[in-house]
Amino acid sequence: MKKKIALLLVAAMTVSSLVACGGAAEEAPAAATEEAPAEEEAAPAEEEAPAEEAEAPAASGDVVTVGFAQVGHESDWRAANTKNYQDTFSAENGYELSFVDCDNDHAVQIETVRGFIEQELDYICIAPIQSAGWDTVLQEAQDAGIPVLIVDRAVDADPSLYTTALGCDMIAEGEAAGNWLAEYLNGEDANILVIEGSVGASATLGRTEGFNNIVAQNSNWTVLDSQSGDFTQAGGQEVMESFIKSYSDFNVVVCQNDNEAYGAMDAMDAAGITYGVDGDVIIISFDATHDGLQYTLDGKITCNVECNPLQAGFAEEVIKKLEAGEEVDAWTLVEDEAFVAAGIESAYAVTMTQEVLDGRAY
Ligand code: GZL
Ligand code: ZN
Repeated sequence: MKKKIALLLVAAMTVSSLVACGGAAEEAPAAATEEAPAEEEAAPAEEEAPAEEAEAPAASGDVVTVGFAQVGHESDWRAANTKNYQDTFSAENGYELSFVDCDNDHAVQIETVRGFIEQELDYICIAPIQSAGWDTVLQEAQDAGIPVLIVDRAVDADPSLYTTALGCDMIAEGEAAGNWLAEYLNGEDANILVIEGSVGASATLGRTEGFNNIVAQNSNWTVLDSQSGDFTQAGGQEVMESFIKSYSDFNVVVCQNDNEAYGAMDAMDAAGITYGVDGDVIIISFDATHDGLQYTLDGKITCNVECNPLQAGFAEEVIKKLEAGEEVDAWTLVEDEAFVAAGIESAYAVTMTQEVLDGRAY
């Protein structure tokens, strides 16, 4: 309701400026123009909200409707990310969140976004299950004047088709893992097995690319095999079981998230293969969730590269700015770091201690 009336009012108010500025493409994000009359009827000019501060929507008494097409519920990381969005875009904060768990199904995610467009929501957040296949529906959202935030993972689409993107630097995460491994091996050979994340996900593509950048710098490293465990514990166990049947000379297992690492540990336990700081196999993991860092503190996982799931605050900042008619950055990097098992000193990672674990927010 709010959006339709606002659009009509804004259409009347801005038609001259749109014509004056030429193509709509280089106009400020659609929401910036639709947002001007915050209330149902246009507020008299002198009552306009002061542009300099982006107040929470609740303060203006206007509910902001946000759609979130979430990847699924495949990992502990995802659960923390989902809770963070639900806590941030709450009714008491002035939002109406339409949350859809797309269960790792790209077709479902596309239709979910179409549903948000039909509902004429104010904003759409997408954590893309896969990078490919987004141009058409992003164009539909843009044609409908709904700002789209690409969150957590990336899409292979023209950036002009969405308002902003935010998330971790997955390539840097992969390189951090490789750089730490080179430091830790100190010239020793490496026969590496990789349990990749979900096929086509930018987290998978980036971590694989980044780690392989470092593999290329170490001629005595061999990646024996690399298969998708779909970011799940069951997937990690399944892939590790098949690896164990095919390979006997590996000394490094790279798991592209903690849940896959738990599955890989189960498989190695069952096969009597030792891992960790006192074992035969080095496990590198990603996500640095609480349980993942507990295993890192205990020396079972030797290196764990963080990807911070608490990203909803960055999305809310973008929405507040758009609500205030302000420009927003095209990209917001969510910082992260790496952790290593207790007792290991590293230039690339934080050494785990109990207080480091106790100080974590997720
Ligand atoms: C990373 C995120 C990945 C996590 C996995 O930003 O997209 O998806 O690493 C999750 O745990 O499934
Ligand atoms: Zn991430």
